[in-house]
Amino acid sequence: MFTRLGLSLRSIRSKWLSIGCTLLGLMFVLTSLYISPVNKYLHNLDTVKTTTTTSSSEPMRACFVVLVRNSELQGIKNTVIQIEQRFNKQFHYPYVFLNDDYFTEQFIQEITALTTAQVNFGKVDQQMWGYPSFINQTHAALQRAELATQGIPYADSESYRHMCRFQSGFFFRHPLLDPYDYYWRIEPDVDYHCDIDYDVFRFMKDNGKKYGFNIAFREFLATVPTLWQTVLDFKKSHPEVMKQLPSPEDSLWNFVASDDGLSYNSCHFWTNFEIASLDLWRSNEYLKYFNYLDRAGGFFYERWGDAPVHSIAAAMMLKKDEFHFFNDIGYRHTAYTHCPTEPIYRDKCSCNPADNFDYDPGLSCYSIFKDALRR
Ligand SMILES: Nc1nc2c(ncn2[C@@H]2O[C@H](COP(=O)(O)OP(=O)(O)OP(=O)(O)O)[C@@H](O)[C@H]2O)c(=O)[nH]1
Ligand SMILES: [Mg+2]
Repeated sequence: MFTRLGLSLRSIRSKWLSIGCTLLGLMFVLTSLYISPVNKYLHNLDTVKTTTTTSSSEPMRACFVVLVRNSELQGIKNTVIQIEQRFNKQFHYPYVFLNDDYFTEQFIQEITALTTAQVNFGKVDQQMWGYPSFINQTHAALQRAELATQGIPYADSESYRHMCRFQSGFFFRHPLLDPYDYYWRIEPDVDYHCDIDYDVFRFMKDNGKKYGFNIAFREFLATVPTLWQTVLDFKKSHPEVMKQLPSPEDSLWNFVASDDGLSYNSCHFWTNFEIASLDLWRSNEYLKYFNYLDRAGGFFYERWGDAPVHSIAAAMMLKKDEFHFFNDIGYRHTAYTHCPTEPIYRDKCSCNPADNFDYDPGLSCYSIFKDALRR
């Protein structure tokens, strides 16, 4: 009986062994099938590796942030509907809406109806939007009139200048942003062309990314004639800040510098789309930089945009591998589109790859970004 029992135990054991081996083999085949297409693109800058480690299951402290006027309700509804459909119906990240005026009941109701995510609406106070005491408003008005003669967009707009100063130095300090570590900036009347089926904020965190963009553009130099010199002066007068920052070789300094650092090459990341770390802007180094620029007056006497201000700071303060080009987030703002061109995106994106702006010879700075990464 014991022998029979021993025999049948042995045959059961060998049966389990062969089932185990078959399962292991199957797992191996499946894993290599899954991994190989991902690996193929790991080293390709244009194709994102969107797998994230599962290091933490804690919820991400992240939100969408929107500065917008009541009059832009239809335009921002159009954007939010696309964001929900393409990404957020799966992830439910909250929204923070900011305005220099009170949002109307209609605005609040129509926006809230578009999402099941939490939505907060806030007013920006005078300290973050008005003229600081050190600005000579008469001089600012004369300078606006002068720039307007050159046909530069928003040359004579006061509100545009308040907006750029707010986006450069204050949005991340608004109390409604306090609970968050990362943000995705959105704007009215833009298009999001692709389905995003992974958590971009977790991707940023798990991969040590601090600044994400998808369009790199050239600035009108007439809007920033003294910005570069002001940055150089800041660097000279703040050695304690410079000591904390990566060396020019480790940073993306060459994305913005030309003539051996003597001048600005006009390249910047378009900030109307930004997925970034709030800690970058909340750091002592950035706050000192912003205060220095603010005191110099260029937000009002010239027309310094938040895009060059952010981009020069990020290029100076982050290491190369802390940047991320969101190739997979197809996007249109005004007449310019980033559309991923690789075939793997065709069933996820509605944009036409022929419209992709990345390699526009006159206006795009994407090639300069890639060169700066390599240098
Ligand atoms: N509340 C408020 N929002 C503003 C004001 N000016 C601009 N904004 C918002 O700030 C963001 C940037 O403004 P835009 O006018 O789009 O600036 P831009 O992207 O440089 O210019 P465009 O090429 O015309 O889109 C948008 O989300 C606007 O809705 C303002 O005076 N008040
Ligand atoms: Mg815009």
